[in-house]
Amino acid sequence: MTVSVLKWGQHNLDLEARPRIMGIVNITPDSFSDGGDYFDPETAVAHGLAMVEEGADILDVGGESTRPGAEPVGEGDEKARVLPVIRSLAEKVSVPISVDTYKSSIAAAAIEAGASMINDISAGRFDPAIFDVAARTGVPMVLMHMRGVPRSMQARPVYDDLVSEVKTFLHEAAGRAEAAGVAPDRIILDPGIGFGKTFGHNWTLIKRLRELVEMGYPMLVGPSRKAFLGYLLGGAPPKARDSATAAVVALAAYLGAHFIRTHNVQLARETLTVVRAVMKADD
Ligand code: PMM
Repeated sequence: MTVSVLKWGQHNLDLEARPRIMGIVNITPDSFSDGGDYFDPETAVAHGLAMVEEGADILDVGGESTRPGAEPVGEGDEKARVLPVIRSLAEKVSVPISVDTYKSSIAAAAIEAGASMINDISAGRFDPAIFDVAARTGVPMVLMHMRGVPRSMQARPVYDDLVSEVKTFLHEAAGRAEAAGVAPDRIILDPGIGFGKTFGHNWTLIKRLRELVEMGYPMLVGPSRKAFLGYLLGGAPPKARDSATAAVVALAAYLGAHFIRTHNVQLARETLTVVRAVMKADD
């Protein structure tokens, strides 16, 4: 199975022409890169609208930080953060809105409020009923690889064979989703850059991305401003990691990624335009 167009409801994403850009809307006080910047709903909505103007193909709205060591957020708080923003954005934009949650109740409420995609960093491990929500509503679902849980995932992650373990995990997650009734052509996979990985693991997953793409499902990659880039640049803070992010985005796109999750949409769009020029160039 190779999915070249993702079509559902009134949405139609051509995955062949270029990777699709997912702009991040974090309504959290504590995300590593932009925590607190868009905590106010009106600011979050304005940020989402600005990203659509810049060329975002999808907006990913999240209300719980998943940075290493982060504490979980209660269901009530998460709903209060994401639902008003999703409702308002859904009225104003035509691009699909994704909800970044691993909770089935949040996913269901978000879809009710106008979201049309689920981004689950736990790949259904934390709340398997989320598969039923995806199956019942027919929305696409991102299944991401993570070792353990965010609070402890960075405590000495060790793999015998990183790429094959990530592939097996994603393969099994897709199998569970399909067994619960999620259509195979609604599943998107993600190696989970920074989730239960050393910096070296992140570089290996990017270098060998093609092997993951060869699994046949659309592949999403989220390197944006992550710690491995800051470390490589000698301690650059998150907002000074955009050019490094662009380099990884270019490589990921060249190696076959279908979706790029990013904080800086304008930069991703320009980067992908360059990659496209290379890929279309005469031999
Ligand atoms: N990274 C973060 C949050 N959600 N979802 C997916 N599918 N892939 C990712 O790599 C990912 C994610 C953490 O980054 P943020 O705190 O800047 O949103």
